[in-house]
Amino acid sequence: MAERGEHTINEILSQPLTWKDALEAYRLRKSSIEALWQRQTIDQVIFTGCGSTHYLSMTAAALFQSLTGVPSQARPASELIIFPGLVFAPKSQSMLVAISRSGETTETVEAVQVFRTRTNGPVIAITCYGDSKLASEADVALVAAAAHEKSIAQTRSFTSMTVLSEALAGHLAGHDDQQVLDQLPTWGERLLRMHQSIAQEIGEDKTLERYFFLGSGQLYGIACEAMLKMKEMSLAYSEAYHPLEFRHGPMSMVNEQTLVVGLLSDEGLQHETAVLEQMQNLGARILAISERDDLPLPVDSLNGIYLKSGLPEWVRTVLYLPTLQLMAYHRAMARGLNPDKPTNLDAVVRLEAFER
Ligand code: F1P
Repeated sequence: MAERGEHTINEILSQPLTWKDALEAYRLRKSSIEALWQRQTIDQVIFTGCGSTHYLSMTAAALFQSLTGVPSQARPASELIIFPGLVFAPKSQSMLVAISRSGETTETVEAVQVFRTRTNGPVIAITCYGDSKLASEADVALVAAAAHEKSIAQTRSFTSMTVLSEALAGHLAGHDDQQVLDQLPTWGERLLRMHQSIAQEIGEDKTLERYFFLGSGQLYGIACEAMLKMKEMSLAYSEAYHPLEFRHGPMSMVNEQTLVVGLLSDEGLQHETAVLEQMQNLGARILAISERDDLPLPVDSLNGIYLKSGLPEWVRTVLYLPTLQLMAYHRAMARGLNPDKPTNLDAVVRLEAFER
Protein backbone atom coordinates (compact mmCIF):
# COMPACT_ATOMS: atom_id res chain seq x y z
CA MET A 1 0.00 0.00 0.00
CA ALA A 2 1.19 3.50 -0.82
CA GLU A 3 2.24 5.83 2.01
CA ARG A 4 0.05 8.89 2.57
CA GLY A 5 0.78 11.43 -0.17
CA GLU A 6 3.26 9.15 -1.95
CA HIS A 7 1.59 9.31 -5.35
CA THR A 8 1.11 13.07 -5.29
CA ILE A 9 4.70 13.86 -4.40
CA ASN A 10 6.04 11.42 -7.00
CA GLU A 11 3.79 12.92 -9.64
CA ILE A 12 4.75 16.51 -8.76
CA LEU A 13 8.47 15.79 -8.79
CA SER A 14 8.42 13.72 -11.98
CA GLN A 15 6.58 16.29 -14.09
CA PRO A 16 9.59 17.69 -15.95
CA LEU A 17 10.12 14.22 -17.44
CA THR A 18 6.52 13.96 -18.53
CA TRP A 19 6.85 17.36 -20.24
CA LYS A 20 9.63 15.88 -22.36
CA ASP A 21 7.30 13.10 -23.44
CA ALA A 22 4.51 15.60 -24.18
CA LEU A 23 6.81 17.62 -26.44
CA GLU A 24 7.79 14.47 -28.29
CA ALA A 25 4.12 13.55 -28.65
CA TYR A 26 3.41 16.99 -30.11
CA ARG A 27 6.20 16.62 -32.64
CA LEU A 28 4.60 13.40 -33.93
CA ARG A 29 1.27 15.16 -34.47
CA LYS A 30 2.62 18.36 -36.02
CA SER A 31 1.74 17.55 -39.62
CA SER A 32 -1.80 16.38 -38.74
CA ILE A 33 -2.37 19.62 -36.82
CA GLU A 34 -1.09 21.65 -39.75
CA ALA A 35 -3.41 19.82 -42.17
CA LEU A 36 -6.39 20.41 -39.87
CA TRP A 37 -5.59 24.11 -39.43
CA GLN A 38 -5.25 24.64 -43.17
CA ARG A 39 -8.54 22.86 -43.98
CA GLN A 40 -10.56 26.05 -43.55
CA THR A 41 -10.13 29.59 -42.23
CA ILE A 42 -10.85 29.55 -38.53
CA ASP A 43 -12.10 32.78 -36.98
CA GLN A 44 -12.93 31.58 -33.47
CA VAL A 45 -11.28 28.97 -31.24
CA ILE A 46 -13.12 27.59 -28.23
CA PHE A 47 -11.21 25.81 -25.50
CA THR A 48 -13.20 23.69 -23.09
CA GLY A 49 -12.83 21.33 -20.15
CA CYS A 50 -14.08 20.80 -16.59
CA GLY A 51 -12.48 21.64 -13.26
CA SER A 52 -8.70 21.68 -13.64
CA THR A 53 -9.00 21.27 -17.39
CA HIS A 54 -11.41 24.22 -17.59
CA TYR A 55 -8.71 26.30 -15.87
CA LEU A 56 -6.19 24.91 -18.31
CA SER A 57 -8.53 25.99 -21.13
CA MET A 58 -8.39 29.57 -19.84
CA THR A 59 -4.60 29.60 -19.97
CA ALA A 60 -4.56 27.85 -23.35
CA ALA A 61 -7.09 30.27 -24.88
CA ALA A 62 -5.14 33.31 -23.66
CA LEU A 63 -1.90 31.90 -25.05
CA PHE A 64 -3.54 30.92 -28.34
CA GLN A 65 -5.07 34.33 -28.96
CA SER A 66 -2.01 36.27 -27.93
CA LEU A 67 0.27 34.22 -30.18
CA THR A 68 -1.92 33.56 -33.23
CA GLY A 69 -4.19 36.62 -33.08
CA VAL A 70 -7.25 34.38 -33.65
CA PRO A 71 -10.07 35.24 -31.19
CA SER A 72 -10.08 32.49 -28.57
CA GLN A 73 -12.17 31.87 -25.51
CA ALA A 74 -12.44 29.30 -22.75
CA ARG A 75 -15.76 27.97 -21.48
CA PRO A 76 -16.62 25.16 -19.07
CA ALA A 77 -17.98 22.21 -21.06
CA SER A 78 -21.32 22.49 -19.29
CA GLU A 79 -21.78 26.01 -20.72
CA LEU A 80 -21.31 24.71 -24.27
CA ILE A 81 -24.00 22.12 -23.62
CA ILE A 82 -26.54 24.26 -21.79
CA PHE A 83 -25.96 27.66 -23.43
CA PRO A 84 -24.44 26.97 -26.86
CA GLY A 85 -25.90 30.24 -28.16
CA LEU A 86 -23.69 32.15 -25.74
CA VAL A 87 -20.56 30.43 -27.00
CA PHE A 88 -20.83 30.06 -30.77
CA ALA A 89 -20.79 33.34 -32.61
CA PRO A 90 -23.30 33.27 -35.53
CA LYS A 91 -21.72 32.56 -38.91
CA SER A 92 -18.29 32.08 -37.41
CA GLN A 93 -16.04 29.21 -38.44
CA SER A 94 -14.96 27.68 -35.16
CA MET A 95 -12.41 25.18 -33.96
CA LEU A 96 -12.87 23.33 -30.67
CA VAL A 97 -10.00 22.31 -28.41
CA ALA A 98 -11.41 19.94 -25.77
CA ILE A 99 -9.14 19.20 -22.81
CA SER A 100 -9.57 16.34 -20.33
CA ARG A 101 -7.01 14.29 -18.40
CA SER A 102 -9.20 11.18 -18.50
CA GLY A 103 -10.86 11.89 -21.82
CA GLU A 104 -13.99 10.41 -20.25
CA THR A 105 -15.63 13.34 -18.41
CA THR A 106 -19.23 13.29 -19.62
CA GLU A 107 -19.65 17.06 -20.04
CA THR A 108 -16.47 17.43 -22.11
CA VAL A 109 -17.33 14.50 -24.40
CA GLU A 110 -20.86 15.86 -24.78
CA ALA A 111 -19.54 19.36 -25.58
CA VAL A 112 -17.81 17.82 -28.60
CA GLN A 113 -21.15 16.35 -29.73
CA VAL A 114 -22.86 19.73 -29.38
CA PHE A 115 -20.05 21.36 -31.36
CA ARG A 116 -20.40 18.70 -34.10
CA THR A 117 -24.12 19.34 -34.46
CA ARG A 118 -23.55 23.10 -34.88
CA THR A 119 -20.51 23.26 -37.11
CA ASN A 120 -18.24 21.21 -39.32
CA GLY A 121 -15.16 22.79 -37.76
CA PRO A 122 -12.20 20.78 -36.54
CA VAL A 123 -11.87 19.30 -33.05
CA ILE A 124 -8.56 18.82 -31.28
CA ALA A 125 -8.42 16.80 -28.04
CA ILE A 126 -5.73 17.31 -25.42
CA THR A 127 -5.72 14.39 -23.01
CA CYS A 128 -3.57 11.82 -21.23
CA TYR A 129 -5.43 8.82 -22.70
CA GLY A 130 -5.18 8.11 -26.42
CA ASP A 131 -7.81 5.35 -26.15
CA SER A 132 -10.41 7.56 -24.45
CA LYS A 133 -13.82 8.57 -25.79
CA LEU A 134 -12.66 12.15 -26.23
CA ALA A 135 -9.58 11.14 -28.23
CA SER A 136 -11.68 8.94 -30.50
CA GLU A 137 -14.22 11.75 -31.12
CA ALA A 138 -11.52 14.28 -32.06
CA ASP A 139 -9.95 14.87 -35.48
CA VAL A 140 -6.52 14.97 -33.85
CA ALA A 141 -5.62 13.95 -30.29
CA LEU A 142 -2.56 15.35 -28.53
CA VAL A 143 -1.77 12.80 -25.86
CA ALA A 144 0.46 13.21 -22.79
CA ALA A 145 0.60 9.47 -22.18
CA ALA A 146 3.50 9.56 -19.71
CA ALA A 147 1.56 11.87 -17.39
CA HIS A 148 -1.01 9.33 -16.14
CA GLU A 149 -1.61 9.69 -12.42
CA LYS A 150 -2.60 7.55 -9.48
CA SER A 151 -3.69 10.61 -7.49
CA ILE A 152 -7.05 12.19 -8.03
CA ALA A 153 -5.88 15.82 -8.07
CA GLN A 154 -4.21 16.69 -11.34
CA THR A 155 -0.57 17.77 -11.11
CA ARG A 156 1.77 16.43 -13.78
CA SER A 157 -1.15 15.76 -16.11
CA PHE A 158 -2.18 19.42 -15.86
CA THR A 159 1.27 20.78 -16.61
CA SER A 160 1.96 18.23 -19.36
CA MET A 161 -1.29 19.20 -21.08
CA THR A 162 -0.30 22.87 -20.58
CA VAL A 163 2.96 22.13 -22.38
CA LEU A 164 0.94 20.57 -25.24
CA SER A 165 -1.24 23.67 -25.45
CA GLU A 166 1.85 25.91 -25.47
CA ALA A 167 3.30 23.79 -28.30
CA LEU A 168 0.01 24.03 -30.22
CA ALA A 169 -0.21 27.83 -29.89
CA GLY A 170 3.47 28.34 -30.69
CA HIS A 171 3.32 26.06 -33.70
CA LEU A 172 0.18 27.56 -35.25
CA ALA A 173 1.54 31.05 -34.63
CA GLY A 174 4.57 30.14 -36.72
CA HIS A 175 7.01 30.13 -33.78
CA ASP A 176 8.87 27.16 -35.10
CA ASP A 177 11.33 27.21 -32.26
CA GLN A 178 10.67 23.89 -30.58
CA GLN A 179 14.17 24.18 -29.03
CA VAL A 180 12.80 26.88 -26.72
CA LEU A 181 10.06 24.55 -25.49
CA ASP A 182 12.63 21.78 -25.16
CA GLN A 183 14.31 23.80 -22.40
CA LEU A 184 11.24 23.50 -20.17
CA PRO A 185 12.05 20.11 -18.54
CA THR A 186 15.47 21.37 -17.41
CA TRP A 187 13.92 24.56 -16.03
CA GLY A 188 11.15 22.60 -14.31
CA GLU A 189 13.66 20.36 -12.55
CA ARG A 190 15.82 23.28 -11.51
CA LEU A 191 12.92 25.29 -10.10
CA LEU A 192 11.46 22.34 -8.20
CA ARG A 193 14.87 21.67 -6.65
CA MET A 194 15.52 25.33 -5.79
CA HIS A 195 12.10 26.05 -4.30
CA GLN A 196 11.23 22.82 -2.46
CA SER A 197 12.11 24.33 0.89
CA ILE A 198 10.08 27.53 0.50
CA ALA A 199 7.06 25.51 -0.69
CA GLN A 200 7.40 23.28 2.36
CA GLU A 201 7.97 26.15 4.79
CA ILE A 202 4.89 28.07 3.60
CA GLY A 203 2.79 24.90 3.20
CA GLU A 204 3.54 23.84 6.78
CA ASP A 205 2.95 27.31 8.26
CA LYS A 206 -0.03 26.70 10.52
CA THR A 207 -0.63 30.40 11.08
CA LEU A 208 -1.90 30.68 7.49
CA GLU A 209 -5.62 30.12 6.98
CA ARG A 210 -6.54 31.98 3.79
CA TYR A 211 -4.83 31.75 0.41
CA PHE A 212 -5.33 34.06 -2.54
CA PHE A 213 -3.77 33.46 -5.95
CA LEU A 214 -3.59 36.46 -8.24
CA GLY A 215 -2.79 36.15 -11.93
CA SER A 216 -3.68 37.99 -15.13
CA GLY A 217 -3.72 37.14 -18.85
CA GLN A 218 -2.58 33.58 -19.40
CA LEU A 219 -1.61 33.34 -15.72
CA TYR A 220 -5.20 33.65 -14.50
CA GLY A 221 -5.92 29.99 -15.39
CA ILE A 222 -2.74 28.97 -13.57
CA ALA A 223 -3.81 31.00 -10.51
CA CYS A 224 -7.20 29.23 -10.58
CA GLU A 225 -5.53 25.83 -10.77
CA ALA A 226 -3.25 26.69 -7.80
CA MET A 227 -6.38 27.72 -5.88
CA LEU A 228 -8.02 24.37 -6.74
CA LYS A 229 -4.96 22.38 -5.61
CA MET A 230 -5.12 24.09 -2.21
CA LYS A 231 -8.80 23.17 -1.92
CA GLU A 232 -8.64 19.61 -3.23
CA MET A 233 -5.48 18.50 -1.45
CA SER A 234 -5.56 20.51 1.75
CA LEU A 235 -9.17 21.69 2.21
CA ALA A 236 -7.95 25.28 2.52
CA TYR A 237 -9.96 28.43 2.07
CA SER A 238 -8.49 29.60 -1.22
CA GLU A 239 -9.58 31.89 -4.04
CA ALA A 240 -8.16 33.14 -7.32
CA TYR A 241 -8.58 36.62 -8.77
CA HIS A 242 -7.19 38.91 -11.40
CA PRO A 243 -4.72 41.04 -9.40
CA LEU A 244 -6.42 44.41 -9.83
CA GLU A 245 -9.87 42.87 -9.25
CA PHE A 246 -8.68 41.86 -5.79
CA ARG A 247 -9.00 45.45 -4.58
CA HIS A 248 -12.67 45.58 -5.56
CA GLY A 249 -14.01 43.72 -2.56
CA PRO A 250 -12.09 40.48 -1.98
CA MET A 251 -9.30 42.29 -0.12
CA SER A 252 -11.75 42.67 2.77
CA MET A 253 -10.78 39.09 3.58
CA VAL A 254 -7.07 39.89 4.04
CA ASN A 255 -5.68 39.59 7.55
CA GLU A 256 -2.47 38.38 9.17
CA GLN A 257 -3.42 34.75 8.57
CA THR A 258 -3.48 35.35 4.82
CA LEU A 259 -1.06 34.39 2.09
CA VAL A 260 -1.35 36.37 -1.14
CA VAL A 261 0.47 34.74 -4.04
CA GLY A 262 1.19 37.05 -6.99
CA LEU A 263 1.84 35.27 -10.27
CA LEU A 264 3.41 38.28 -11.91
CA SER A 265 3.28 38.96 -15.64
CA ASP A 266 5.78 41.02 -17.61
CA GLU A 267 3.15 43.44 -18.93
CA GLY A 268 1.32 43.96 -15.65
CA LEU A 269 4.29 43.88 -13.29
CA GLN A 270 4.04 47.44 -12.04
CA HIS A 271 0.28 47.30 -11.32
CA GLU A 272 0.45 43.79 -9.89
CA THR A 273 3.28 44.55 -7.49
CA ALA A 274 1.34 47.61 -6.31
CA VAL A 275 -1.51 45.29 -5.31
CA LEU A 276 0.93 43.01 -3.49
CA GLU A 277 2.42 45.96 -1.63
CA GLN A 278 -1.01 47.10 -0.54
CA MET A 279 -1.83 43.59 0.74
CA GLN A 280 1.52 43.49 2.51
CA ASN A 281 0.53 46.71 4.30
CA LEU A 282 -2.73 45.08 5.37
CA GLY A 283 -0.72 42.34 7.11
CA ALA A 284 -0.75 39.57 4.48
CA ARG A 285 2.26 37.38 3.89
CA ILE A 286 3.30 37.68 0.25
CA LEU A 287 4.70 35.15 -2.17
CA ALA A 288 5.70 36.69 -5.50
CA ILE A 289 6.46 34.50 -8.50
CA SER A 290 8.08 36.36 -11.34
CA GLU A 291 10.69 36.15 -14.04
CA ARG A 292 12.59 39.09 -12.57
CA ASP A 293 14.13 39.26 -9.12
CA ASP A 294 14.28 43.05 -8.83
CA LEU A 295 10.69 43.66 -7.85
CA PRO A 296 9.67 47.11 -6.66
CA LEU A 297 8.47 45.69 -3.31
CA PRO A 298 9.75 46.08 0.23
CA VAL A 299 11.56 42.87 1.14
CA ASP A 300 9.97 42.54 4.63
CA SER A 301 7.54 39.65 4.70
CA LEU A 302 8.16 39.06 0.99
CA ASN A 303 8.94 35.60 -0.29
CA GLY A 304 10.02 35.34 -3.87
CA ILE A 305 10.26 32.63 -6.47
CA TYR A 306 12.25 34.14 -9.29
CA LEU A 307 12.28 32.13 -12.50
CA LYS A 308 15.10 34.01 -14.24
CA SER A 309 14.66 31.60 -17.15
CA GLY A 310 15.17 33.99 -20.04
CA LEU A 311 12.38 32.07 -21.81
CA PRO A 312 9.64 33.93 -23.71
CA GLU A 313 6.62 34.59 -21.49
CA TRP A 314 4.32 32.16 -23.32
CA VAL A 315 6.82 29.33 -22.86
CA ARG A 316 7.48 29.96 -19.19
CA THR A 317 3.77 30.06 -18.26
CA VAL A 318 3.82 26.43 -17.07
CA LEU A 319 6.75 27.11 -14.73
CA TYR A 320 4.60 29.13 -12.31
CA LEU A 321 2.66 26.10 -11.12
CA PRO A 322 4.86 23.25 -9.78
CA THR A 323 6.01 25.03 -6.59
CA LEU A 324 2.40 25.91 -5.80
CA GLN A 325 1.36 22.26 -6.23
CA LEU A 326 4.16 21.41 -3.80
CA MET A 327 2.89 23.99 -1.32
CA ALA A 328 -0.60 22.43 -1.41
CA TYR A 329 0.94 18.98 -0.91
CA HIS A 330 2.90 20.16 2.16
CA ARG A 331 -0.13 21.88 3.63
CA ALA A 332 -2.15 18.67 3.30
CA MET A 333 0.63 16.58 4.83
CA ALA A 334 1.13 19.00 7.74
CA ARG A 335 -2.56 18.73 8.56
CA GLY A 336 -2.67 14.95 8.49
CA LEU A 337 -4.67 14.78 5.24
CA ASN A 338 -3.98 12.46 2.33
CA PRO A 339 -3.41 14.59 -0.80
CA ASP A 340 -3.68 11.44 -2.94
CA LYS A 341 -7.34 11.13 -2.02
CA PRO A 342 -9.14 14.47 -1.82
CA THR A 343 -12.36 14.54 0.18
CA ASN A 344 -15.57 13.81 -1.80
CA LEU A 345 -13.77 13.59 -5.15
CA ASP A 346 -13.49 10.97 -7.89
CA ALA A 347 -10.99 11.11 -10.74
CA VAL A 348 -13.75 11.33 -13.34
CA VAL A 349 -17.16 12.93 -13.10
CA ARG A 350 -19.70 10.90 -15.08
CA LEU A 351 -23.20 12.31 -15.43
CA GLU A 352 -26.01 10.07 -16.60
CA ALA A 353 -28.09 13.11 -17.50
CA PHE A 354 -25.74 13.95 -20.39
CA GLU A 355 -24.85 10.38 -21.36
CA ARG A 356 -26.07 9.49 -24.91
C1 F1P B 1 -11.78 16.94 -14.66
C2 F1P B 1 -11.97 16.94 -13.13
C3 F1P B 1 -10.71 17.28 -12.38
C4 F1P B 1 -10.89 17.22 -10.89
C5 F1P B 1 -11.52 15.90 -10.47
C6 F1P B 1 -12.73 15.60 -11.26
O1 F1P B 1 -11.32 15.74 -15.13
O2 F1P B 1 -12.96 17.92 -12.86
O3 F1P B 1 -10.29 18.59 -12.69
O4 F1P B 1 -9.64 17.36 -10.24
O5 F1P B 1 -10.59 14.89 -10.54
O6 F1P B 1 -12.47 15.72 -12.69
P1 F1P B 1 -10.80 15.52 -16.61
O7 F1P B 1 -11.94 15.77 -17.56
O8 F1P B 1 -9.68 16.46 -16.86
O9 F1P B 1 -10.37 14.07 -16.64
